[in-house]
Amino acid sequence: MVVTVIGLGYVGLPLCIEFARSGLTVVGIDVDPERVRRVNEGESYILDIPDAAIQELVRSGHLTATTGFDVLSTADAVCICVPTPLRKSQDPDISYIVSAVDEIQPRIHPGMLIVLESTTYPGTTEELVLPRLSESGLEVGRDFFLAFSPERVDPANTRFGTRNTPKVIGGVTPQCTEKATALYRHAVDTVVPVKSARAAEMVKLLENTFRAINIGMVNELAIMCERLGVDVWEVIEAAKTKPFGFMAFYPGPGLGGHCIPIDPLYLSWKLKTINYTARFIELASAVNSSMPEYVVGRIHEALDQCQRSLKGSRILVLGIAYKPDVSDTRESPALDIMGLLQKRGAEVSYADPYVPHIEVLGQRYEAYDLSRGLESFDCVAIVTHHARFDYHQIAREARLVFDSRNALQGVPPGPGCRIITL
Ligand code: SAJ
Repeated sequence: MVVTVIGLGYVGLPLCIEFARSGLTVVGIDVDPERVRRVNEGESYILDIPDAAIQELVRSGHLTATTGFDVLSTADAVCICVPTPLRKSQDPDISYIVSAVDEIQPRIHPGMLIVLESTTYPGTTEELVLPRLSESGLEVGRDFFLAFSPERVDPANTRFGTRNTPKVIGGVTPQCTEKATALYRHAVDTVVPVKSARAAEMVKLLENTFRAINIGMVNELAIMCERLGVDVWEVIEAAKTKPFGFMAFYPGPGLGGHCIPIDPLYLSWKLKTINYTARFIELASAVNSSMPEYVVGRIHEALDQCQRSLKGSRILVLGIAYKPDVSDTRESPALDIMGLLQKRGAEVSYADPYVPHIEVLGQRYEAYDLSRGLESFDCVAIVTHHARFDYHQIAREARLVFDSRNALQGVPPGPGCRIITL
């Protein structure tokens, strides 16, 4: 059986590895020749995949990569793992899915299985992918098979990977579901068939909307607690002692990453096209995107209390990646915070062991070397709490810390250090 995967990113490449490890012949397709070269030379560019894992499968002939699409003409299956970002207008950008489907359509043949994995709004598989593939004259469920199966890859998660994360699969017809579950049984331990592609699309959006809304709720709770003079972190820790019916989320500087801030907007966009307003999604999105401004306001207040104005103050932002212990800065609220501080005239620097340099509002920044000490900063803002930071050094050397992650909990402040927590 020849399986092809379009898109060799943090979703597609691990999927190739699991299919190839099961003994299938796998051809990875990517538009980036550099990625294709690195796969064929056994060089990993994905944090969770060691070079050896690729080398072994390339050497055994189970895995190859190419920029060409002609292999689809003889492939038994193709999995589409391409990005689904938002446009500047905040509308879904499904152009990568369309490009992939347009490469498949002229190469579709009897018996072929097509599975879409990219996160998208409910209806994409049936309303957008199916018509294009049906232009071939072949009939879905009889001549070719089409399903949706959401990716559940969590970068840097050492416990759950492609193989041991249950895989939801929804076909356009029952035969499609059957074909797709048979394929995925090669790559994952547990498959979870659902009644339709639309249901499978919705499962993924429920998963990530659940997170975005709960994070929004706890961010608003943090704002409420600050006004009430209550320690939100203590409140959450105490609520966590409830052994049932509660799941802890934590306030922070906003919502980053290319999943959680974006996926729910795919759902609310789709509902708008059928005249429904997804109120929880829109409210959570408003609260989460207001957090960078809220953090800068709290820093401004803290400096005022030390008779310092924000303008001209030297501020160090600690942690630029969108979440701890990753290098990905996509949608990171830390970038918004730096931009807001820059606009208000502060002298901004950042430090992040995973991100050597960044550009914010057209200005390029090199990561600050923490071994130079923190004494020269008027305020140090902990925005992303990487495990690799030395929090005792921060509490010892900084004069003022705004801690948006409660990362200094239990760390005694140095004699001249004032710590304010979100
Ligand atoms: N965040 C908070 N408070 C929280 C949790 C997260 O402010 O309590 C922030 C993070 O700092 C980050 C953003 O939200 O900026 C998203 O964080 P995340 O923990 O949800 O991590 P992601 O974006 O990597 O989400 C992925 C998702 N995986 C997939 O989409 C396949 C998500 O479904 C996973 O649940 C999540 O990882 C995970 O659990 O780590």
